[in-house]
Amino acid sequence: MTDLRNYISTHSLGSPLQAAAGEAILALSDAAAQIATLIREPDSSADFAAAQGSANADGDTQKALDVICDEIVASALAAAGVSTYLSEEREEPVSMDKDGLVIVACDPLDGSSNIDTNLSIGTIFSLLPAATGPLQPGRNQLASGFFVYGPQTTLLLTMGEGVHAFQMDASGVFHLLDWAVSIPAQTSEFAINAANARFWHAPAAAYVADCIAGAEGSRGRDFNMRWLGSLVADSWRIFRRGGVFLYPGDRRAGYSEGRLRLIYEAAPVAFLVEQAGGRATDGKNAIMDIVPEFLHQRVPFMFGSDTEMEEIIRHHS
Ligand code: AFP
Repeated sequence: MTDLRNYISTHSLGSPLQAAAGEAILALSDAAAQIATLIREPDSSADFAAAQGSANADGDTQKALDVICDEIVASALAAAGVSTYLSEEREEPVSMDKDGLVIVACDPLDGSSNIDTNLSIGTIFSLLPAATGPLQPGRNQLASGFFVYGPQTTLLLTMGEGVHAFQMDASGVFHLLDWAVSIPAQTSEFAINAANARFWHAPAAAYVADCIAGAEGSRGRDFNMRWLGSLVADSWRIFRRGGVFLYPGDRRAGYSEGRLRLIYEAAPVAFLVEQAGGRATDGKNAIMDIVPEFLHQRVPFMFGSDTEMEEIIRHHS
């Protein structure tokens, strides 16, 4: 059975840049194995969900585990010769190896509001060429992926040649799954936080209303809704059985551009989505084409099954 190291060795041939990307991915998998153990077997004295009393660059209250995971990832990347580390948990870029070829952008622990509810959470990462600096469009990504710490610890990875899925064994080795990853084009399942309905702008409100109208409405069929409050968990489900995810901008203060960050959440997921035959947009532009203006920039984020995404884009046109 192929493991991640075998996979990397056959997919990062040719250029020093690809080899550097491969080393960074292996370092991230080592960090993920440590994080998975922390989450699965928390030290009895650890209150990981306890607020650190600090806030990250976006003002989110930092939980102990957020900070611990950020430190685990940073240590692993520093040892792998990465040029620069961009983290949700750090205000500024962290310079590492001045001769490094790859920038790694990361949400070390996505879904941390679920830490003490035993829901799946994860680590999201994006690899960019160091030569072009931190503010690059997602189209420049060398690789991206996310780990899910759930009933299984898994990895979804793209290096630009499709998407592959891995599952971690008890010793922390990630093994390639026999799954030709492709997002089904059709779906009748949408993911959105419906508690925010009164704040939505017309396009999202109209799309969701049509789904809720179901067979009696213009769509002529019933829909189902899921919302896990964990991007990686909702994403894994969408890759598995199709679906669409919506976190649009809304009328709440601070949410005009939605909640998710472009560089280390939306762009890496969008790369995977496009590689798996889906679409990812802010309503008008492909996420992968958006050039970030600053590190912690938020972006309205809608992605998933190609045919259903056409309906969402139609509402936004
Ligand atoms: P946390 O990391 O603060 O839990 O945020 C998770 C997240 O960024 C993403 O994983 C979820 O899809 C989204 O926020 C949930 O947002 P709401 O709590 O506003 O529904």
